Amino acid sequence: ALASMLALAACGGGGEQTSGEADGQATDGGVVKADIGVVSYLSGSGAAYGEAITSGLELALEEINAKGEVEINLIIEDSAGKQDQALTAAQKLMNSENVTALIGPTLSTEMNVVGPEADLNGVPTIGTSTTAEGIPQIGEYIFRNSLPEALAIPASIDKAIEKYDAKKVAILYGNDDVFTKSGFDTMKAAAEEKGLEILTIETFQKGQSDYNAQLTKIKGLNPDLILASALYNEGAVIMDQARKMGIDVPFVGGNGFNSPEVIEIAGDAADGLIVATPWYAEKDDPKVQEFVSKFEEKYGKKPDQFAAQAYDALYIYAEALKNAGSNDRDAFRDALAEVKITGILGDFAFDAEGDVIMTPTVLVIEDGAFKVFE
Ligand code: VAL
Repeated sequence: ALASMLALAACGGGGEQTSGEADGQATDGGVVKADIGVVSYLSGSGAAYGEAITSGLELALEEINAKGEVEINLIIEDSAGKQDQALTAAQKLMNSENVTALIGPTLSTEMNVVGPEADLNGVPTIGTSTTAEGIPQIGEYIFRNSLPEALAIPASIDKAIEKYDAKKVAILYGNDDVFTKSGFDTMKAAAEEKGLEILTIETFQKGQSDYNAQLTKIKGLNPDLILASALYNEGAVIMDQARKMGIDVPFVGGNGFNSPEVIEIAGDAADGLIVATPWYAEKDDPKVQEFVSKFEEKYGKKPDQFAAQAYDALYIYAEALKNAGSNDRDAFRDALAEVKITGILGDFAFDAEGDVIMTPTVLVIEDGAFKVFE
């Protein structure tokens, strides 16, 4: 194995490798070089997710390339939050044999179409924000480092029960999106398991602007808590309209709500929102604080958890490239499955399915800011 590795290095890659290893691209004096394709939600109503993600990636890229152990080139494509655009972008990237692996897409809905295609083509792919059930289970080439709803939502509900002695809940969810539906399934199962009475289940669609009918019904039933599964744009509008109608009970939201955009859009109406997070900027950890100050210096604002997860994801990729010693897709996939790093999200390793186990922290919005819910 060593001899063939040396032979490979000597001829500058190529050999019988067919995927992702163009001539002269593999190694350069022991430095593995790789093109990584990124599919990100960069335009449209959820563009703040993609902006945070690509900012996190680009900061990590500068640091990683400066160390000189590997050399990564990111090729970033916009998916606009749409399945077809995400798939077209991913196909374009996968068709380039120089592309070793993909990062993204942003939404679980998008990953649901990109993941099977990437898996079929043997292109390793990591979701940094895809939190619906079943994402890494799409196939052996599909991974994620984002806290699944299945871990986040029960933690938030537990905290809400403990704090507010909640007994009766209303559920509101988007029924046209893989993530918002999956979040709903988790909310319903968790509410049932914890013995909460579900007063009503209401639905909405992406881009909806008027939630009067659903909220009037919910108000009339007088819940202790509203469980909402939404992306930030719809989620913030829902909270704003609820508060205007005089609904002042707390909301428990999934990962879509874990964005500063909720506060940006809803203002005071976002107070009382509870979310579980894998990461928050105030954490008393030197690694976290170093990242926060570098990020603030570069972008003039604080990173959110989408930026943080993306930042760690590129470090996970860099470690896999280094360990693979090659930018071949299969070698990279095998090294990726075994990666262990200590990132800004803490100690990281994939489980056998390419999923992640993390302990979430529960946050609540108070006076217009996310705070740890003590
Ligand atoms: N976590 C969500 C998803 O999986 C969004 C918020 C990125 O679609």
